[in-house]
Amino acid sequence: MAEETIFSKIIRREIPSDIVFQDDKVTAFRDISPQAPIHILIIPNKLIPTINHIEESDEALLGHMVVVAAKIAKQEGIDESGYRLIMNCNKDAGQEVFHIHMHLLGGKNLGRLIG
Ligand code: DGP
Repeated sequence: MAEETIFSKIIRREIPSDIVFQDDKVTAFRDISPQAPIHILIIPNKLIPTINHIEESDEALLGHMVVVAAKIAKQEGIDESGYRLIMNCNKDAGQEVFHIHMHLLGGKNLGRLIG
């Protein structure tokens, strides 16, 4: 059984956070240390520690995270200007919180990441 992180407390609203969206499958809230004018984390309500722990039965959940990210981007008014979705896995990618999360970054020109 994986250990809960601070994100489980955020999902249960046991600690304060700026939640922008929540349903029975996912929660989205503003990052405490924003790296862009808009920086929101989209997480599954169910604890999955890393991308390596995603199972085939989680496919719809992962798809839902992307659908929710796009809805939030529209809500935040950055759907046309553009945004970036990032998921980090383990040490070399700098994963700090072991409850998978999708970073939604936007509100400025983010530059090219690859190529
Ligand atoms: P990562 O490096 O991909 O594991 O990103 C973890 C992110 O989580 C990082 O950008 C900061 C954010 N974060 C960590 N603790 C908290 C918290 O208690 N509240 C909020 N809103 N964000 C947090």
